[in-house]
Amino acid sequence: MTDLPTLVFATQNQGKLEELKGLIAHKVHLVSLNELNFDEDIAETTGTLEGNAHQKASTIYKQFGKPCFSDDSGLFVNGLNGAPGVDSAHYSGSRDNEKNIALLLSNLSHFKDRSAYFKTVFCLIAHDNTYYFEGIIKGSIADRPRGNNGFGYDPIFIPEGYDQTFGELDKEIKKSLSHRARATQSLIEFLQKTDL
Ligand code: ITT
Repeated sequence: MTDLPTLVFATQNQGKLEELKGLIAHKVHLVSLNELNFDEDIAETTGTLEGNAHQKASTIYKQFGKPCFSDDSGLFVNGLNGAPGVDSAHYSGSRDNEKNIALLLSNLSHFKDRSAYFKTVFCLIAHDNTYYFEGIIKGSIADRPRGNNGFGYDPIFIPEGYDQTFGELDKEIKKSLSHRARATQSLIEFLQKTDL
């Protein structure tokens, strides 16, 4: 038996799920959508991270009535006016990471400014109350994919203060400074003063 509070994580993304388990499992009994036998696609149609995060969390909250949170995140490239941003998962028209990365590198190829940031917004719904937490990490876009760690755009994102991409850096480094780590820290601080 565990005394940890139970929280559903409303994501279909294995990479996010694995990261969250590494970040929060000591504070919360995390339940995946898989464990709830939920495998439907949830609409993400609002055009903002906050709105999409709310769509995902509220869909699961309405169906299962359990405290739950979602993550909507994206890579914002300054030279591309913030693209792929909220469309990061489907930038090339599909969820294929290699195609998404290839399109981004091609669109950015003539730009000197390769600065970018990852942003995540968590939406937590518990007892009909809604809360938001966010995290950002700044960095830049590599000229080619490097490394196999992480997921999504990790092979082309170089966090500020490092020369290697998240794909090359040890997982523990991403765990200590990523956008998701920062949002998770705020969520943990909230949970420490709030009963679920
Ligand atoms: P869920 O909606 O089921 O949570 P998703 O993959 O559709 O999963 P999003 O709509 O939030 O999630 O899309 C975010 C995309 O941004 C994700 O698919 C990755 O391509 C990218 N992304 C987000 N966080 C990332 C990270 O830490 N490292 C690399 N890429 C990331």
